Amino acid sequence: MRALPKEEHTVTSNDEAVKAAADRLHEAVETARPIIDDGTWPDLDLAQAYAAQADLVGRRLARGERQSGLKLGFTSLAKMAQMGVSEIIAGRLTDAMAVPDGGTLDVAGLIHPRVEPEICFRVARDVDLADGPEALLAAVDAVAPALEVIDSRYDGFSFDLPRVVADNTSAAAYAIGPWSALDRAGIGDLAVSMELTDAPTTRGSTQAILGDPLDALRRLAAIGAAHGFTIHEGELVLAGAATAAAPLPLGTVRVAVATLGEVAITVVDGRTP
Ligand code: OOG
Ligand code: MG
Repeated sequence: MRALPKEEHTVTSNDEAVKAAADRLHEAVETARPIIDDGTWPDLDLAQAYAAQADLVGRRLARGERQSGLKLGFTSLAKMAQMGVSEIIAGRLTDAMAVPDGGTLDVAGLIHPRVEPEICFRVARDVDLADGPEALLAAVDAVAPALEVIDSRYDGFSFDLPRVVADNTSAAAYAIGPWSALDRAGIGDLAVSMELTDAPTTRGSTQAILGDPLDALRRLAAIGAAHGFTIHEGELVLAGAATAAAPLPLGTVRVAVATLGEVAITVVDGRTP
């Protein structure tokens, strides 16, 4: 085994920089006000950033939310290019982020939401991510069209990799369409479209997700094992956007994935009279 370089320090939940980041991110979520870069942001390495994410999501769990799944970020070149980063990251979903298919999302509590088309996997049984990528792959039984609403807690969606990891990969809300039994051979190149009210339709393919969306699961197993993620029976995996994200307009958002079907939500602003 490779020895850790000396400057890499052990992260504990008492790490002050980790706590400070989680505090500020938590406040940004609660107040729906972005974090302005005033030079005081704690300098986190990637391991600390994942610890801050765990702390941040832990606060949601402490008030009764339940982990509903995990998500990948930056699994497509389109997303990497849009956000100026070049590494795959992972985050956590909770039940409070779920919007039912056909349901309504109120943007009143969000900062500057964007939406992106995704596919979602379902995990049929508890998996120990330390058992390796194929164990996670073997446990996935179904796939669905999905949409994810992201809402960076940083002003202007401006972040580097540790910042976006600490911010739970900008996770804010998601909706899942109808489930299909997973045909492992058949999801590698499905046409994806995202229709928005008063904005051009975005088009892409599931092939944009790492050339094969099943690789998202392999990458998740590796990241998850390294950074203490858990995944349980019935939980979801969002594979990462197939196209760049678009500003989330009010009205209907519909994502369709060939052969899998579609998912739609209605976006409202509870602040407008
Ligand atoms: C980070 C979230 C990335 C995806 O699907 O690539 C992500 C962001 O773009 O703010 O969810
Ligand atoms: Mg996403």
